[in-house]
Amino acid sequence: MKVYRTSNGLVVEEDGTYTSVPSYDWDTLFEVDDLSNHLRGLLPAGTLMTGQEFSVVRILKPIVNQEIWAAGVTYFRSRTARMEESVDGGNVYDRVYEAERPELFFKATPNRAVGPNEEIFIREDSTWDVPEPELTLAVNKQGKILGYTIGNDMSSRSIEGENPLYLPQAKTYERCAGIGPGIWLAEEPLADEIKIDLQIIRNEQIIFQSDIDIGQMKRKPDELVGYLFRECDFPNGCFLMTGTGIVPPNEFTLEVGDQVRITIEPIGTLTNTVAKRI
Ligand code: DO4
Ligand code: MG
Repeated sequence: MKVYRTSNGLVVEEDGTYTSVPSYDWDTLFEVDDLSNHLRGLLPAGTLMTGQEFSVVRILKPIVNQEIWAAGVTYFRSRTARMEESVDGGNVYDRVYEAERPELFFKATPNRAVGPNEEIFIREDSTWDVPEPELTLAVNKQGKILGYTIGNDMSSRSIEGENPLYLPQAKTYERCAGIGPGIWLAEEPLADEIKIDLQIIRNEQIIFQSDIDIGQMKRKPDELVGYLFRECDFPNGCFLMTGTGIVPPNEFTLEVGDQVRITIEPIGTLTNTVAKRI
């Protein structure tokens, strides 16, 4: 089952059938304990849509009052790339990769996030920028993972590489996070073979493509959520990006006009175009 926030209200997709529930408060999804049952209970009062009708509906970012947090250095590739970009050798990244406590950081307020097909920004004062395609957990207010979506943790490698204390500026700015399209309510634990695929398209050519299995993530989703909820309450639930395992080669930087396409097969594809604020 998947749930979307759309210009037609909430849309539930199950077994190829789409049902729209127009006046539904999105934040309620993050309050209920058994979301699949809750959504099934809404269906009789909803309106059936064809796949064709759904394809013309505008899918909005799946977030209203949720904070977005992120985990870092959860894949070996992220640890290594960050050590390479650091002017001082980046020993902190190696230490956090090995440590018991994960790296967790505040990524974005809902207004700094964008949904499918919206523009995502790189900073004017950055010279080296990359997308970070990340499996993203949708977590309810009780700290239970209610589903999964796709996140793009846009990052300035030049700013973070200069000094790790600049991380908040490398990570958080207007339109720094892509999220969506919908939330997938997995019935079973996630298979290690689920792939995150990243494509970057420039002038209609794929100039970078790579994928990684989520089984390569060093931390488990529940472990990350457990640390996040240790000393923070989330009355409206939250999203937690779980870290990147794909980093383009060091010569690569994003340019205005690039299209970033992230696919995680059971969830869908999140596409955004790169722009600058000014
Ligand atoms: O340590 C800095 C951020 C790491 C990160 O965002 C990632 O590994 O995905
Ligand atoms: Mg990241």
